[in-house]
Amino acid sequence: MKERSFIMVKPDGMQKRIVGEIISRFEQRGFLLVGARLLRISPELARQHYAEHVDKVFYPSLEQFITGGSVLAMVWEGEGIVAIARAMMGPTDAAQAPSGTIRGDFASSKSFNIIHGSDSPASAEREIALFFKSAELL
Ligand code: IDP
Ligand code: MG
Repeated sequence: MKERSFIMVKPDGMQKRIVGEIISRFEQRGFLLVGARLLRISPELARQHYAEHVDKVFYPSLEQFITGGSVLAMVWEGEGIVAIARAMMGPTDAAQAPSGTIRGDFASSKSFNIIHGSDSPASAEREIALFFKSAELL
Protein backbone atom coordinates (compact mmCIF):
# COMPACT_ATOMS: atom_id res chain seq x y z
CA MET A 1 0.00 0.00 0.00
CA LYS A 2 1.17 3.53 -0.75
CA GLU A 3 2.15 5.87 2.07
CA ARG A 4 -0.65 7.71 3.85
CA SER A 5 -0.77 10.76 6.11
CA PHE A 6 -3.37 12.10 8.50
CA ILE A 7 -4.08 15.72 7.61
CA MET A 8 -6.53 17.84 9.57
CA VAL A 9 -7.86 21.36 9.09
CA LYS A 10 -8.03 22.75 12.63
CA PRO A 11 -10.90 24.92 13.94
CA ASP A 12 -9.12 28.16 12.98
CA GLY A 13 -8.71 26.90 9.41
CA MET A 14 -12.41 25.99 9.26
CA GLN A 15 -13.31 29.46 10.52
CA LYS A 16 -11.16 31.04 7.80
CA ARG A 17 -13.05 29.10 5.08
CA ILE A 18 -9.89 27.75 3.49
CA VAL A 19 -10.81 24.06 3.28
CA GLY A 20 -11.09 24.25 -0.52
CA GLU A 21 -7.71 25.93 -0.81
CA ILE A 22 -6.03 23.31 1.37
CA ILE A 23 -7.62 20.39 -0.50
CA SER A 24 -6.59 22.00 -3.81
CA ARG A 25 -2.96 22.22 -2.75
CA PHE A 26 -2.78 18.50 -1.98
CA GLU A 27 -4.63 17.61 -5.19
CA GLN A 28 -2.38 19.85 -7.26
CA ARG A 29 0.67 18.17 -5.73
CA GLY A 30 -0.67 14.87 -7.07
CA PHE A 31 -1.93 13.26 -3.87
CA LEU A 32 -5.13 11.25 -3.54
CA LEU A 33 -7.83 11.93 -0.93
CA VAL A 34 -8.79 8.52 0.47
CA GLY A 35 -10.90 9.56 3.47
CA ALA A 36 -12.56 12.65 4.96
CA ARG A 37 -14.77 13.40 7.93
CA LEU A 38 -16.12 16.55 9.59
CA LEU A 39 -16.28 16.29 13.36
CA ARG A 40 -15.97 18.07 16.66
CA ILE A 41 -13.05 16.55 18.61
CA SER A 42 -13.88 15.44 22.18
CA PRO A 43 -11.45 16.08 25.05
CA GLU A 44 -10.75 12.30 25.19
CA LEU A 45 -9.88 12.17 21.48
CA ALA A 46 -7.74 15.30 21.86
CA ARG A 47 -5.75 13.62 24.64
CA GLN A 48 -5.21 10.54 22.44
CA HIS A 49 -4.32 12.50 19.33
CA TYR A 50 -1.92 14.77 21.23
CA ALA A 51 -0.68 12.06 23.63
CA GLU A 52 2.93 13.27 23.31
CA HIS A 53 1.88 16.76 24.48
CA VAL A 54 -0.55 16.07 27.35
CA ASP A 55 2.05 16.85 30.02
CA LYS A 56 3.26 20.08 28.43
CA VAL A 57 2.36 23.51 29.83
CA PHE A 58 0.53 24.49 26.66
CA TYR A 59 -1.67 21.36 26.59
CA PRO A 60 -4.75 22.88 28.33
CA SER A 61 -4.89 25.70 25.78
CA LEU A 62 -4.21 23.28 22.93
CA GLU A 63 -7.12 21.07 24.06
CA GLN A 64 -9.41 24.08 24.38
CA PHE A 65 -8.45 25.19 20.88
CA ILE A 66 -8.72 21.82 19.14
CA THR A 67 -12.08 20.96 20.78
CA GLY A 68 -13.43 24.50 20.30
CA GLY A 69 -14.89 24.05 16.81
CA SER A 70 -15.34 21.55 14.00
CA VAL A 71 -12.37 20.10 12.14
CA LEU A 72 -11.94 18.38 8.77
CA ALA A 73 -10.05 15.11 9.30
CA MET A 74 -8.56 13.64 6.12
CA VAL A 75 -6.35 10.83 4.92
CA TRP A 76 -4.15 11.57 1.90
CA GLU A 77 -2.15 9.02 -0.03
CA GLY A 78 0.91 9.15 -2.24
CA GLU A 79 4.61 8.47 -2.37
CA GLY A 80 6.46 10.48 0.27
CA ILE A 81 3.22 12.13 1.45
CA VAL A 82 4.23 12.37 5.14
CA ALA A 83 7.39 14.42 4.59
CA ILE A 84 6.05 16.33 1.60
CA ALA A 85 2.90 17.34 3.51
CA ARG A 86 5.06 18.64 6.40
CA ALA A 87 7.06 20.70 3.90
CA MET A 88 3.86 22.02 2.30
CA MET A 89 2.53 22.99 5.76
CA GLY A 90 5.67 24.77 6.98
CA PRO A 91 6.99 24.78 10.55
CA THR A 92 4.80 24.55 13.68
CA ASP A 93 5.37 28.22 14.50
CA ALA A 94 3.51 29.87 11.66
CA ALA A 95 5.29 33.15 12.45
CA GLN A 96 8.44 31.45 11.12
CA ALA A 97 6.70 29.75 8.18
CA PRO A 98 7.81 30.92 4.72
CA SER A 99 5.25 32.35 2.32
CA GLY A 100 4.12 29.65 -0.05
CA THR A 101 3.61 27.16 2.77
CA ILE A 102 0.08 26.60 4.06
CA ARG A 103 0.91 27.95 7.53
CA GLY A 104 3.00 30.77 6.04
CA ASP A 105 0.13 31.88 3.82
CA PHE A 106 -2.79 31.54 6.26
CA ALA A 107 -1.47 31.76 9.84
CA SER A 108 1.03 33.67 11.96
CA SER A 109 0.95 32.00 15.38
CA LYS A 110 2.47 28.91 17.00
CA SER A 111 -0.74 27.94 18.82
CA PHE A 112 -3.19 28.65 16.00
CA ASN A 113 -1.59 27.22 12.90
CA ILE A 114 -4.66 25.96 10.95
CA ILE A 115 -3.45 22.49 9.94
CA HIS A 116 -2.14 19.24 11.37
CA GLY A 117 -0.05 16.70 9.47
CA SER A 118 1.50 13.47 10.76
CA ASP A 119 5.22 13.74 11.57
CA SER A 120 6.17 10.16 10.55
CA PRO A 121 4.61 7.14 8.83
CA ALA A 122 4.21 5.48 12.28
CA SER A 123 2.39 8.55 13.65
CA ALA A 124 0.23 8.58 10.53
CA GLU A 125 -0.87 5.00 11.12
CA ARG A 126 -1.67 5.71 14.77
CA GLU A 127 -3.57 8.93 14.02
CA ILE A 128 -5.53 7.49 11.08
CA ALA A 129 -6.74 4.66 13.34
CA LEU A 130 -7.95 7.19 15.93
CA PHE A 131 -10.18 8.99 13.43
CA PHE A 132 -11.21 6.39 10.84
CA LYS A 133 -12.42 2.81 10.59
CA SER A 134 -10.65 1.03 7.74
CA ALA A 135 -13.99 0.64 5.90
CA GLU A 136 -14.26 4.45 5.76
CA LEU A 137 -11.09 4.69 3.65
CA LEU A 138 -10.79 3.97 -0.06
P1 IDP B 1 3.07 20.14 14.70
O1 IDP B 1 1.58 20.44 14.68
O2 IDP B 1 3.81 20.98 13.72
O3 IDP B 1 3.38 18.67 14.56
P2 IDP B 1 3.69 19.86 17.53
O4 IDP B 1 4.99 20.25 18.18
O5 IDP B 1 3.41 18.40 17.38
O6 IDP B 1 3.61 20.61 16.13
O7 IDP B 1 2.54 20.54 18.38
C1 IDP B 1 1.20 20.19 18.16
C2 IDP B 1 0.34 21.44 18.19
O8 IDP B 1 0.35 22.00 19.50
C3 IDP B 1 0.86 22.57 17.30
O9 IDP B 1 0.47 22.44 15.95
C4 IDP B 1 0.23 23.78 17.95
O10 IDP B 1 -1.15 23.91 17.60
C5 IDP B 1 0.32 23.41 19.42
N1 IDP B 1 1.57 23.91 20.04
C6 IDP B 1 2.82 23.40 19.89
N2 IDP B 1 3.73 24.07 20.61
C7 IDP B 1 3.03 25.04 21.23
C8 IDP B 1 3.43 26.09 22.14
O11 IDP B 1 4.60 26.24 22.51
N3 IDP B 1 2.41 26.89 22.57
C9 IDP B 1 1.12 26.74 22.19
N4 IDP B 1 0.71 25.76 21.34
C10 IDP B 1 1.65 24.94 20.87
MG1 MG C 1 3.07 17.08 15.82
